[in-house]
Amino acid sequence: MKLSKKQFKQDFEERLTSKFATDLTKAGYQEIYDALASVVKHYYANIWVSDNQYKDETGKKQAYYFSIEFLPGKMLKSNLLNLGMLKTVREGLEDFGIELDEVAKVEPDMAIGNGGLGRLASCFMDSLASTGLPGNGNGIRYRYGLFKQKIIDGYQVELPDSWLNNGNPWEVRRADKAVEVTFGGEVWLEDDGKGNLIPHYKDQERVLAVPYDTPMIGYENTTVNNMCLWRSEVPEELDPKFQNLEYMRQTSMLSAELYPDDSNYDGRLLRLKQEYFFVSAGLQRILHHYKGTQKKDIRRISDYIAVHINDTHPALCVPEFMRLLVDDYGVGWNRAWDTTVKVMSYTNHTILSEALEKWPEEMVKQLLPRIYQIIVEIDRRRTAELLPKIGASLVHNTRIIKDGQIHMANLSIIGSHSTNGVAKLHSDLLKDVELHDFYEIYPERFNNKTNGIADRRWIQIANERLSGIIDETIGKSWRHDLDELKLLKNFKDDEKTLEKLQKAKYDDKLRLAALIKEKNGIIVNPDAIFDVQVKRLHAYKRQLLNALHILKLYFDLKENPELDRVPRVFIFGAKAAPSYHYAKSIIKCINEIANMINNDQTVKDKLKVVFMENYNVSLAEMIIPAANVGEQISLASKEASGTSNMKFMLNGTLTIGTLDGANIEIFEAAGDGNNFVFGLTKDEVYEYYRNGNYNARDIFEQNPVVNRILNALIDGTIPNIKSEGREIFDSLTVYNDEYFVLRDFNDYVRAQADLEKLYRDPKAWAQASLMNIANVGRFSSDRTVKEYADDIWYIKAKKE
Ligand code: KOT
Repeated sequence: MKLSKKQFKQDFEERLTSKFATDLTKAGYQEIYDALASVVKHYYANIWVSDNQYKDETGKKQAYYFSIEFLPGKMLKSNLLNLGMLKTVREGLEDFGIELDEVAKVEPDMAIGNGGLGRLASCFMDSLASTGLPGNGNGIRYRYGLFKQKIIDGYQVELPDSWLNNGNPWEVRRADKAVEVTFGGEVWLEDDGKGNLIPHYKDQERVLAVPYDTPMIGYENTTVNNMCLWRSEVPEELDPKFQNLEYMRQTSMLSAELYPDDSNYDGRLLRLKQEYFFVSAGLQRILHHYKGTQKKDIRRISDYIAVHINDTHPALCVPEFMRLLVDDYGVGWNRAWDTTVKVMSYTNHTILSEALEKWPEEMVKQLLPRIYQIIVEIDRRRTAELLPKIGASLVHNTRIIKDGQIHMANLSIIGSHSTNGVAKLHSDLLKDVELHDFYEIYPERFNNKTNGIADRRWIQIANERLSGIIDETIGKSWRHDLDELKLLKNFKDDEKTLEKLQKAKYDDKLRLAALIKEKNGIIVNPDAIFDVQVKRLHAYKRQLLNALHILKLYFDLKENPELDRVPRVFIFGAKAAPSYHYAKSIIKCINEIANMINNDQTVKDKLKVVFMENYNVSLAEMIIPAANVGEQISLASKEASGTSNMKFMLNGTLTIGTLDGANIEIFEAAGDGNNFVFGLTKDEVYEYYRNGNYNARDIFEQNPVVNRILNALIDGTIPNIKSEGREIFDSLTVYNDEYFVLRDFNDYVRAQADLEKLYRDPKAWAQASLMNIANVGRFSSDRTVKEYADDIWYIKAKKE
C-alpha cells in the first residue's frame, strides 16, 4: 500500500490525540504504540474486508490450520513490513524524535505456544498470506501464554505471562459469531420413524465460545487471512443447574492457560476439554459460514474446505466433523465419512513416545458422550471392513480404541487422507518404523513436508543490516523469492562482499553483547566465536553434551592457561517444562558452570558462558543474527525437524550438528565443508536399540576425559550443584545415558576442533557463511505451504 510520510505523520498525530487526549510532547511509549497500531489497523482494514469479499464471491477452497498453539511473537514490525510501510513509518516517527524499535518493545510477545510446533504454525500463517493462499488458523486465545522464565540462584522460576493486560490492538472480538460447545450430560439415540437415529441430550454443560480474529497480512500483496482464536465464556441464559461459581470458574479456565509442555503428553481432563473446545467451535464456525455465505450443498463441502490437524491435539476434528455432518446437517454416515477423510489431513511432529496422546475411554465417554459413540462406531465399522481383507494383527495394531484408551494418532491417520512428517528423515521413520503398520494399509496417505521458516521475520526484520548488504550485492528480488539468494554464490570470492558480511555479523554481535551486558551483567568479547544453543530444554536435544564440552574446554585452559584457543562465548536460551525435573537440573548446572567459568580469572576472556533468561521469539530475533555457530546436536532420529537450524542458516551462521531432522537437508543444501557434522547416524542408533548393547558406564570408565568431566559434577568442582550434579551423573553412568551423550562426545569434540580451525581462517569462514545464506532458499516456509497447498489441501493462490 502506498503511504506518504506526510500522510502517516498526520494520521498518527491525529490518532494519538483522539485516542488518548494527549500529544507528542506528553505521550508515553504505551500510548504511542497503541496509537500507531490503531493507525496501522486503519490502513489494513479495507484490504481485509475486500479480501474476505473476494473469498466469499469466488467461493474458492480454503484451508483451516487447527493448532492448539501459535507463537507469532510481536506483530507491529511484521505488519508494517508486509504492508510495505516499515521504512515510511520508521522515518515518520524519527521526524517526531521517536525510535520505532523502542516503540516495538512495548508490545508483549504473543506467546500462546511452547516451541517448534507453535512457531511453525505462525510461520505458516505468514507464508500462507504472503503466497496469496487462502489458509486460516484456528486455536485458543489463552489468557496466560507460556510462562515467563526468571533465573534465580541458577534455578528456573516460572511467572505468569499476563500478555493481555494492556489490551491487544490486532484482534477483533466477533461476539456475533459466538457458538456453543457442550460437554458431559447424557445422550441417547431414538429412531425418528424413518430409520434415522437421532441423538437426544440431557444435562449438558454449555460453554460459549467467542472468536477473536487476528488478520494475517500477506507480504506486499492483497491477501489477508484470519487467525481465529477462541475464548470461553459463560452463556447468557444458563440452566439453573449450572448457575454456580464452580461452573463459572471451570468455564473461564478453558481458555485461561496454555499447557507448558513441549514434546510431551499431559493427560489431564482440562486439556481434553480445551482440545474439544477449539475443535468444535472452529468447525461450527466453518460450517455456519459455508451454509450461510456460500449456500452450497453440504455434501460437496470437501471441494471447498480443507482442515489440517496440527499434531494430534485437534484430532477430535474427525469425530466432531462427523457429528456435525450426520447429526446437524443430516448427511448419511458413509457420505459423511468419505467427506471427513477428504477434508482432514494430519501432521506428525515427533516420534517421542512420551508425546503420544492417548485418552482413557471412560474419560472421553463422560466428557464427550456423543463423540465417544461416534469414535466407537468409526472403529467398529473399520474393523468389520478390514478384518477379512488384511487380517487380525494389522487391524488390531492400528485400532483407534485399544486397551481402554483412545489413540489420537490412529484416529488422525484413519480419519484423514494425508499423514506427513516434517523432514525427510522423520517422514521415513514414520513409514518404516513408527507408523509402519499404517503405511502397509494406507501407503498413498504418507508423505513428507520438510518444515520451513517465515524468512521475512528472520532476516528482513531480525537482521536489517544483513538484508541491506544482500540488496547491495544481488538486488532485492530475494525479498520476494528466497531462492534468489543463490545469486550470492557469484560473490563467493569477492573480498568486498565477504568483508561486508563479516562486518554485519560483527555489528550484530556488538548489539547482542550490549544486551548480554544489560541483562546478565557479563562482558563478552565480540571477537570471540559466538556459539549458540537456543531451543526448549529437553534431554533429547542434549544441551548436556554442549555443557560437557564446555567443561572440557575449561579444564584444558585451567591446565594450560596459555593454550592457543580462539575465544568463545557459549550462549544458551531454553525453557524447561515446569514439571520436567531433569531439564530444570540441567538449567541449574549450566548456570553454575557459567558462574564458575565467568568468575575464574585464569581463563580471562577466552571462555564465557551466558544463559539468557526467558528465551522467546523476540529474543531469538536478537540472538540468531549474532551467532557464528548454531548448535543442533540432538540424538539422531529424535528431532523431527528443528527450525532454528534454518533461521541460523539464513543468518550466515554455521551449524555444528548431528545427522538428525532437517539438519541433513541443510548440510546437503549448503554443500560439503560449510557446516560441521558429527555423531551417530539414525541407523547406528537403531542398531544399538536392536542389540541392546550400549554401555555408557564403559565409556565413563575408559575415557579419561569423560571421567574427569563427569566427576566434576559430583566432587564439588562445580559449586552449588550437589543434587543436580548427582542426578545428571547418575542419568549417564547408572541409567545408561538414554540419549547417547557419552557415545557422541568424542566426535563432538573433534567437530568442535574442526570448527575452531576454520574460524582461524576468516576468509574461509566467511565463504562458508555465504554458502549457507546462498543455499537457504528451500527452507522458506513459502515453499513448505505451497507444497501443502498442492499436495494435501488442493487450494490455489490468488493472482495479484
Ligand atoms: C508437542 C507435543 C506433542 C506432540 C508434539 C509436540 C511438539 C513437536 N512440539 N514441538 N514439536 C516440534 O515441532 C517442530 C515443528 O515441526 C519440529 O521442528 C521439532 O523437531 C519438534 O520437536
